[in-house]
Amino acid sequence: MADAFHGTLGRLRQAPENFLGADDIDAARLARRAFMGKALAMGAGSALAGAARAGAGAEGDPAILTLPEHSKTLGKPVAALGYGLPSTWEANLQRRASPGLTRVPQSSVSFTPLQGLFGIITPSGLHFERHHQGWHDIDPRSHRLMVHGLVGQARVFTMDDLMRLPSVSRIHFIECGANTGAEWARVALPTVQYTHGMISCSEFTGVLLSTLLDMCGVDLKRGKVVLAEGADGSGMTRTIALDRAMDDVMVAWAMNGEMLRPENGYPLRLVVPGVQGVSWVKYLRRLKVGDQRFDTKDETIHYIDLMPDGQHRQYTSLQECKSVITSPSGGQTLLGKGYFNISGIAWSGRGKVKRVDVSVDGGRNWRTARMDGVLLPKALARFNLDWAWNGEPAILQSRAIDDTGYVQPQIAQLRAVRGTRSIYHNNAIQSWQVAPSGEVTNVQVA
Ligand SMILES: Nc1nc2c(c(=O)[nH]1)N[C@H]1C(S)=C(S)[C@@H](COP(=O)(O)O)O[C@H]1N2
Ligand SMILES: [Mo]
Repeated sequence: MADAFHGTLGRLRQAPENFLGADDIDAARLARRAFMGKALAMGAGSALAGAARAGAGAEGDPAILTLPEHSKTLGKPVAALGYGLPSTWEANLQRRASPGLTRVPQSSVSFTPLQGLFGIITPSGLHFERHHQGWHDIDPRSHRLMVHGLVGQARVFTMDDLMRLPSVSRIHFIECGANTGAEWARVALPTVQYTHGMISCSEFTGVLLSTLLDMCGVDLKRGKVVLAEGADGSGMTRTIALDRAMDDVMVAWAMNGEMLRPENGYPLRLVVPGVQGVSWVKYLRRLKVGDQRFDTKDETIHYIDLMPDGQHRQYTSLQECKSVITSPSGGQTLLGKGYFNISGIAWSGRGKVKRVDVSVDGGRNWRTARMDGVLLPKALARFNLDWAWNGEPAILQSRAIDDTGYVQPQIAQLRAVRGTRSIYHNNAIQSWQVAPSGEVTNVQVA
């Protein structure tokens, strides 16, 4: 199985210098940490002071004494024209599909390699993809958006019309409702890319939906919902409550400073902060204001939760507070005892993450993690925690709490209410087991 998921680490024990582009960034990071760890084992005091001292001495690493070729030769010329690409050494950091997950590649998923990312922004080329009927690179000149239904004046907008309007840029996460879905019944997948990789976080630019609805004279007395429809063959349609539509929903054309990528909805997509990915309709072509739910196929038979009593829970669109440790995580190997920076991401569809606690003993004891940077509503937050690994078995967990006071549940708590037959909306605490060998695996603790 490990071979099939070649995006993640096996038992890599090479030093970073020997790392001939064959494997991914985590090996380099973990090797670096192992080096820091040796300093700690040498009795250098606190974990961080030890790490700092380890970096100061040249004796341990003769590579610094040899001037490499690239310090003595002319580098490559600037390109007269070009779009930049990542280093060739990072070639293994890729979106990956899960073999056998879907029958056809047009109705499938590719997962974001969370184990190799830093901070909170997902590079656009690594944004996860979920298509119900394949993607298109639509000509923006012929694309149209119609706003109709309970409005004073129905309108059809061209891309030029839309991009002339007052715009906003906001950072938000998008998480597919099915993210972590395979883990409902049992441990199913080996790495964080596959267990949690249907989440990405970007800066989106577009016009607020409230601006468009105001322009069309939306009937706020009779209107209750907005139907959004995409222009691909899947006929993707979702209902959004009008009060949400008038709040922070955007009609976006840009992601991370450039026009949307075709896989992510070029030239226009809906951004519905805090709500599951399926409502973020791509290739957006139609918005209709109605006075009752539309009950489309994508909301009545898909993206619903099968409860233990056999009933289906519908319209559970909000993504509850959740977090996951991305490093160390499943498939990686700690190459030695000592200092590690436990790092991960946390988010809440209800607002801001307030706090993240981390346990290294399977949830018996918790320490509060450091939150990195500004905490934004309905966006990813990055947390870090210093850890000195003593070489003994450990179970790493993170537990996020949002500003409504909601606490991310244990998988057992979630199952007590929701059973094991759900696909969607699994926001349970994730456990990573560290073996004495340093190998990290996906486990579930009671
Ligand atoms: N038009 C259209 N919009 C769509 C979909 C689709 O197949 N077609 N998939 C939805 C689902 S289920 C998800 S999770 C998100 C995924 O967005 P992404 O591909 O940009 O990650 O898009 C949503 N919007
Ligand atoms: Mo989705």
